[in-house]
Order: sequence, then structure tokens, then C-alpha cells
Amino acid sequence: MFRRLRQSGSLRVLAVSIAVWTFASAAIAGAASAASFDPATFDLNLRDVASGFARPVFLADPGDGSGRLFVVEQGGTIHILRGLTGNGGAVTVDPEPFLDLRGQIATADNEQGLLGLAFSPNFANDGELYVGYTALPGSEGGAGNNTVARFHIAAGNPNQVDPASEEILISVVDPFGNHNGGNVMFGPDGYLYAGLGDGGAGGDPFGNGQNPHALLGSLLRLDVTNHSDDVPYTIPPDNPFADGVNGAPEVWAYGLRNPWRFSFDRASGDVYIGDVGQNRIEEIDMLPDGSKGGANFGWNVMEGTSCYAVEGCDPSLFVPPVAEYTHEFGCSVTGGYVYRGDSIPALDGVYLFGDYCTGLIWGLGRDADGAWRMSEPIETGLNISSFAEDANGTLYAIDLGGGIYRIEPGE
Ligand SMILES: [Ca+2]
Ligand SMILES: [Ca+2]
Repeated sequence: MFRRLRQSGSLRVLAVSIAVWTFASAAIAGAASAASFDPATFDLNLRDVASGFARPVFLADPGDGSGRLFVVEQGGTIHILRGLTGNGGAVTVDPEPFLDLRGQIATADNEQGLLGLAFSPNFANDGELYVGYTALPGSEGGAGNNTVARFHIAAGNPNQVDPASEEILISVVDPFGNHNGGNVMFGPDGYLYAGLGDGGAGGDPFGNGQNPHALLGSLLRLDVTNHSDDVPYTIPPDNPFADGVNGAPEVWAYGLRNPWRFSFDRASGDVYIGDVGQNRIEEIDMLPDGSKGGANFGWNVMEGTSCYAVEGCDPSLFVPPVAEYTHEFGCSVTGGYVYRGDSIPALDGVYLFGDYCTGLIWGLGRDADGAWRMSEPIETGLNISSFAEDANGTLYAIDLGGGIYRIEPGE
């Protein structure tokens, strides 16, 4: 059904001809500043720029001008990759890991591990970084603990983390090994966002998605700027449940099954979430910049725009996805980024995302009428564990098999 063609040094990908993708979700008002998207023009290449990593699941740029990128390996290590950004030069990987958490990370389930990394927006001065990972089970049992932690770089060595500097911000006992979220990212408001899955198994047996008191199945929003030894984070006063009465103070949005990668459009501030589906539908959710908290994305009442668990459910109660696809085209969405780099003008303002299982990549944007449009998918042959964005706005696709691919203009 899909074709691909390899060229030396790069992976040429071909758009395939299937039915035109349209999505009849209502346009979201107030966020139509981007140029209109013509799905027929969507094209890109992937260039293999680094390889040999062990189950890489993320890449982050500290934005400190050092030219370093940091590759997250699911087993618990972070490696420094040089030469791809900044002043360039040979592409090398430092022999010593930047951080090694292998002794404290659960990996029994193939969705567990070290899953996310975010550098402080002020990293060049404060040396702080945040990680999302599954900790080994503690005394409370379960499959592990979904954890968000802060670390500090080692005194006198910017290329290593001080392992003793760890401060645990979030630690949630996780009933099942799958659906762990794990993404951490700073928003344009300076708050740290963390995505947690519904806990796992199938169908959300404990109803975490629809429970705003549960941190599981939610996107959390934390103020980590002003912290002390006693208080590792505070609650932003405009969090929707800041007083803890109708939900957990940390919860910004809920109704998520497994938010496998969310990101902020660096130009608009809009947040995009890839939420992995159950049996039939993968979806992309979006909230415009400036949205009030408290969005309920529907899981486990809805799977995409379809009722999942409840006959005759009321979709109007939930924030619908802006795009979805069925398992005819994949099995697990990998949310990506809105392209804002300089080298591919045709992709400016286009949200790229993919599917882990089939390696398909789509472009998503709004047409001149403000309606969301998906491109036809492009076949890559990769197991796309994540996308990533460096400080220049260059985007990357990461193959769980070990390779880092730079997204380049189509031919
Ligand atoms: Ca889990
Ligand atoms: Ca949903």
C-alpha cells in the first residue's frame, strides 16, 4: 500500500495517494493567524544525521548556545550529541552519559523508562533540568511510579548531571506498566507541563481519565520557578482546580488516555497533544494559547470523535480532537511540532505528527476557512518514538531503533 525509496545518506519519503483527508471539526476562533494550509503541498525528506542510540525516545536542546543536543534513551540514560546545531562540526556523542538513571528506572513494560526531558528556560544560568520517568515500584506497589523530577548539573562540569541533586516533584503510583505519558515541557507562560497517561491496562479500568482529582490521565501545570528546599513547585493561581475542591490543583486538562508527546507552537503558544487511542482511533488535541484550564478531552467516554464506553454518550461535553485517524493507518500516535524553522518555508505553521507503528507522517493545519485539514501521509518505514525541535526550530524524527533524522525540504 505504501512505498518508500532509500537514497544514500537520506531517506526519501513519498507521499502516497489515498483519499484526501479532511476533518470536519469546527474551527477554533481566535487562532487563525497562521497562513492557510494546502494539504496537497505537504512534502518533506528525512536525513539520517545520527545513529546508534539504544531505544531513543526524545531529544532536547538546552537553548544555551553550547551547540549540544541531548538524546534520551528509554533505559535511563541521556547522551550529549554535538555537531548538529550551533556552529556545527563533526557529529559526535560524548563517551560519558550526561545522566544515568538506570538504577532507579522501571523497564519491565516496554512503555516504561526514562521518557521525557525539559531544560529550564533559564538553563544557561540556573543549570536546572526536568525529567519524566517511571520509577521502580515503591512500598505502595503497582508497576512503578510515574515521576517528574528536577536535577541540577554538576558543579564544575556542565556535561554531567549531579545525581544527588534530584528533587521529586510528582510521584504517582502507577497501576499498570503501560500508558505512562512522561513528556515534560515548558509552556510559553513559563510553567512546566507534564503529561500522565491513564495508568494503563485497557479501557481505563479505574476511570482516571474522567476523574479531575486523579493526576493520571491529565496534563499537569506546575510553577517551578520559585522553589525552595521545602517546596519543589507551587500551583499557578489560575490552574482550574487550584483550590483542590473540584479537582487536583496540579491538573490543567484531563480526559487523556496516553498523551504521547505534546508540544507548544513556539510562534502562537498553542498546545498540541497526541493522545494514543484504544482500539480504533488515534487523535490530535489542541488548545489555543490563552485557553482557560479545565479542558476535558473525553477519554474514556470518547475515543476520538466516537463514543467509546457509553452508548449514546454526549460528545458536546468534551473538547474534540482537531484531527484523528483510524487503525487502518497505524496503532499509536506520536505527537509532533508545529514547524517554525527557517529552512522549509512550505512547512511554516504546519503541525507534523506521525504513527509509531506504521511510520506514517502527516501534516495538519487550517485552510483558508479555518477548517482543519490533514495531508495525505508520508511513509518513512521508521518506528517514530518522538519528534523533537532544536533552538533553531529544526525538527527531528526519532526512530526507536536508534536513529535521529532531520526533517528537510521535500524534493
Ligand atoms: Ca502506567
Ligand atoms: Ca479525546
